[in-house]
Amino acid sequence: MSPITACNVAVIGAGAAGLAAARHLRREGHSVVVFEKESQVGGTWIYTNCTESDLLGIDPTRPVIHSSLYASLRTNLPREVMGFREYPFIAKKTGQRDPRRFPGHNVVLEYLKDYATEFGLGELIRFETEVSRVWRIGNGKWEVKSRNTSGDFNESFDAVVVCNGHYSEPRIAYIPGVDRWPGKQIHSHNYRVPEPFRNKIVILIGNSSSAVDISREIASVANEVHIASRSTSNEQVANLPGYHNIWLRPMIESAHEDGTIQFPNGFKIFADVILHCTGYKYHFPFLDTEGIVTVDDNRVGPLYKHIFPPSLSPSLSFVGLPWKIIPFPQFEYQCEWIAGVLSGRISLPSSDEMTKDIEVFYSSLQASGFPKRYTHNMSGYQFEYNDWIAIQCGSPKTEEWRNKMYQATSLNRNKRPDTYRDEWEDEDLVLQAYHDFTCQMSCKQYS
Ligand SMILES: Cc1cc2nc3c(=O)[nH]c(=O)nc-3n(C[C@H](O)[C@H](O)[C@H](O)COP(=O)(O)OP(=O)(O)OC[C@H]3O[C@@H](n4cnc5c(N)ncnc54)[C@H](O)[C@@H]3O)c2cc1C
Ligand SMILES: *[C@@H]1O[C@H](CO)[C@@H](O)[C@H](O)[C@H]1NC(C)=O
Ligand SMILES: *[C@@H]1O[C@H](CO)[C@@H](O)[C@H](O)[C@H]1NC(C)=O
Ligand SMILES: *[C@@H]1O[C@H](CO)[C@@H](O)[C@H](O)[C@H]1NC(C)=O
Ligand SMILES: *[C@@H]1O[C@H](CO)[C@@H](O)[C@H](O)[C@H]1NC(C)=O
Ligand SMILES: CC(=O)N[C@H]1CO[C@H](CO)[C@@H](O)[C@@H]1O
Repeated sequence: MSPITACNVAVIGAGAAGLAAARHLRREGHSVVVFEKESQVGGTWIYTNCTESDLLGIDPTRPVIHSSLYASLRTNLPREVMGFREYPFIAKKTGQRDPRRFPGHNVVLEYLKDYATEFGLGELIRFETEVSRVWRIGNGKWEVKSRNTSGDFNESFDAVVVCNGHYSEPRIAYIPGVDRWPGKQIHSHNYRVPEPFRNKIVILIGNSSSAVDISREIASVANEVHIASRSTSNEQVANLPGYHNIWLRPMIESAHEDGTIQFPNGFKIFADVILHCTGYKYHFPFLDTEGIVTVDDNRVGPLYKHIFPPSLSPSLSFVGLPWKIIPFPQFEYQCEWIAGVLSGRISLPSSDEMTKDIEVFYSSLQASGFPKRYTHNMSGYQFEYNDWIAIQCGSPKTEEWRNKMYQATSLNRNKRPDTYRDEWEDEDLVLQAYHDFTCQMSCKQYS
């Protein structure tokens, strides 16, 4: 095994992923600079009441607002499951913080600030510094161009870890005729509060957990909310149980100049607003890999295990691309692996072997009939993936209670979509989690 090497590493972003990267890179002995365009840590969890000038969020010249949070958002995972393994997300006994199991968004931001403080990460972060370009220079190094209030600066690094998040660049549904439809369109990225929808007829497109929450919230002030989704068939059209003014509809067929919206089953309705809850696109406007890493139909690739581009590994890596996962603990696994690989403590397969692995993975997706845009959908195998990384790192695997609690929460969310955050049946798992946390806190000794 080669000797342990300390690298000079640039981390892009100080959200949960960038903080975990900074923590684990430094622990491994690397020098770390974190570039963060905002003035504080937390990324997605920094709520703002501002919206973008283009409410659909598709104008490439618009000033981008990073966060997609809405005012009422509570977590969709219980805090025990959601928190970092190394720093449990326990309700603070002091202060006014929301102690609920599924707390409001502000508590997550406070928690991330606490994490940064606990591990002394603040000194590694350059705030209000946006990375505008990253490219390869000779001798395997990378050049990072950034801008702060004093101007533009170029600096070289041995490695770059990309942690810029992927919930800022809206994806919208294509609707024939919408260009001449006179109503208003907005993407959930720019949804904050229900008030602007008062007395309106709203068509909401999408079927994700935020679509579920936002539709209920808007229905409290709007006249009608129609949830249009590809997963609703023509026959399923119905009033949503418990809501007199929410209807489930199939996907919109077309929009018309007279303000009406046509559905495939012959149903036509006048609408004021279309709200797109249709997700986001991966977007790396600063990254110049000369075409080696691309985003194709929302597949970022080629990447070995969603992290390393074989021909640029290990000096370029991505944290936090998978979705349908528990983010924070997975970031810890990914970052520990990246840190260990960069130091030479852990080795990667050869570039050819990694490429082969990626080809096998892509073929299996194709064989299952999944489009490219599902590449990073890790539904059903996040624990297997994390455990595989844990073995590479010589770290403990996912706690059994966390796995079970994640499953229990998914079942509970399906059973009680409106109340799962306040009613549950996995209290035994909560006790196991806190038992684990207590043991961990009593022998807390970070390296
Ligand atoms: C509406 C919504 C609800 C969610 N609910 C939950 C939940 O309940 N539980 C959960 O665990 N997860 C939830 N998530 C997922 C959430 O995204 C993750 O928890 C986590 O915040 C992702 O962290 P990240 O560091 O990858 O990205 P982000 O938090 O987006 O951080 C990226 C950082 O990079 C910075 N940055 C970007 N580009 C540049 C650049 N060029 N130069 C410098 N800095 C840059 C940004 O300013 C930002 O600070 C939710 C996401 C959304 C959108
Ligand atoms: C938006 O937030 C700012 C400060 O965070 C506050 O001063 C302002 O009143 C808010 N605006 C609205 C419309 O709520
Ligand atoms: C801007 O960045 C440069 C290079 O990193 C640094 O020397 C300078 O102090 C920074 N200026 C401010 C205002 O942060
Ligand atoms: C950074 O490097 C680029 C490419 O070499 C160069 O065009 C640019 O002028 C440099 N910027 C600064 C501030 O040095
Ligand atoms: C994600 O993958 C799972 C399992 O492979 C699949 O059932 C599901 O439909 C996918 N979800 C989305 C939104 O792509
Ligand atoms: C999150 C969510 O609401 N998912 C639903 C999407 O639509 C299918 C089919 O109608 C439901 O089974 C899911 O629960």
